Amino acid sequence: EYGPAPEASTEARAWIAAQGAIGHYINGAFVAPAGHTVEVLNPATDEVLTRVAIGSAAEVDAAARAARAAFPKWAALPGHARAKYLYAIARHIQKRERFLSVLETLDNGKTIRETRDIDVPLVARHFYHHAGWAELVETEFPGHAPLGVCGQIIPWNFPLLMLAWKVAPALAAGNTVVLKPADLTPLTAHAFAGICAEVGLPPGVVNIVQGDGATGAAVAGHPEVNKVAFTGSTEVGRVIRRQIAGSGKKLSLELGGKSPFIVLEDADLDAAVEGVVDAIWFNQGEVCCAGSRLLVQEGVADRFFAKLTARMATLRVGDPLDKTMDMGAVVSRKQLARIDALLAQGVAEGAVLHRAPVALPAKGAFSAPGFFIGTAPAHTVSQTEIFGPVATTLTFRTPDEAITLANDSRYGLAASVWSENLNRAIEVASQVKAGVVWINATNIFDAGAPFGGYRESGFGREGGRAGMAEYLASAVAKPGKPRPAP
Ligand code: TXE
Repeated sequence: EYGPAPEASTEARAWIAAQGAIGHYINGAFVAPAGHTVEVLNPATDEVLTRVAIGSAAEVDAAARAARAAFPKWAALPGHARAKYLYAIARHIQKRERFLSVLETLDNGKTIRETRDIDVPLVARHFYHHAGWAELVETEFPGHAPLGVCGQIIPWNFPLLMLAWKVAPALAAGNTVVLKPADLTPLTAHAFAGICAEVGLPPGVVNIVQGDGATGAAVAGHPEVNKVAFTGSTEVGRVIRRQIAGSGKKLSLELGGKSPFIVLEDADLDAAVEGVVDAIWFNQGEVCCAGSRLLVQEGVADRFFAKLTARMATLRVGDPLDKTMDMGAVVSRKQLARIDALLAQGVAEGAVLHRAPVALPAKGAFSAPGFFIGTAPAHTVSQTEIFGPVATTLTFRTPDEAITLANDSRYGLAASVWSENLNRAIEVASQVKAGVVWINATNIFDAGAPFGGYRESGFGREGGRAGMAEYLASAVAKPGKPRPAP
């Protein structure tokens, strides 16, 4: 469907050119950058795509006040009326699927196969699902009311999908939003603002302020903001938690992970190897729930790693607009340097690094897929999120030992268990401390299933009923009547 890269990106490139520097979307109007801007790069080519505004405290204030002003009317709409907007957004996303896929690929470096087959369809699905919740919220959550203005701060690894995870439930519940995208990947959020305008979403219901960490801090700290939802690094999650402590703001944090991928000796090894491809090489490993610690039972370890090495050698890494590529670029050269530094540390601590024998493009921030052999649980790379396409590996003798190793982490976001004996798989799965545990599968997401972590992976859930509850307060008012925000 997609031709060679330059043709595939014609429409998206024309759109980028037509926008000029990327600004904000406040109170239903596009706001051109007034102050500081930074370059937006295509990490696969190093080319400058455009520039993006770094929102000031005054711009955040304007957005928060617009969201506050829009809140009472939006919250008072009957659920089916809010649902109409969410359905319309979902349909517009579907209509613009190809354009959005290319835009995301240009901005982030992830493959077009992924944006086209996974990210953007999941975005549409998320809005459809939450349109349903908008219709149901009054009967399914009697006595609950929306919170008010939600400050939402998102990362660069799934820019549009993280926007959808945040915006859809907030709007379904009757809240209004100030969203801050990552400055590395502002483009699809800007396109989304256009979709909000096209569907006639009332001004102020969704506001997007582009910017960096300081902009994010201004959003989290704004007095009109009643709830903060953050996805990003554990370090910044901690900063935000401290920043708003005692403010009475509701908070949900979706942070890092170091998720175990457990291969028991009775696993279908070929399926498990394909699982690893999806667990750690999908999205260049820039996935919070990436299966980044491979735990393999001793009896099958040699066979498993032989198969894995062979499979890894077949991966294609290169131009992410080429639909035959398995992996594209990581998000930036800075992120690449961070990955490389961690890998060097793993080697310095005594682990052996296997990389795929792939030729990487001369330009761009590309990282070859790989895995460590001989990592010990105490090694830095066993404990620290690499956020790149490299897993650590350990072997174990018994399922109990696997559980102990799996839980030896400051994180608890996800896990994956592979066994043809379902009873055993369930037994192991139930003892792994993680928000999501997949059996004979990995990295499967659905708008109806709650996602979120334990321990340093954060708290709060996104998706499904639990995700909706994050955007509702217990109310003293009658069902359907919004309680004025605190
Ligand atoms: O994340 P940041 P970075 C992890 C991953 C990665 C590392 C660093 O290990 O290598 O974090 O990435 C905004 N107040 N994850 O530095 O800084 C920022 O502008 C409010 C895992 O890019 O956490 C961006 O919008 N906001 C993660 C968002 O936070 C602040 C995905 C995330 O950026 C802020 C991304 C502040 N003080 C990185 N400082 C996942 N869980 O999927 C920054 N931001």
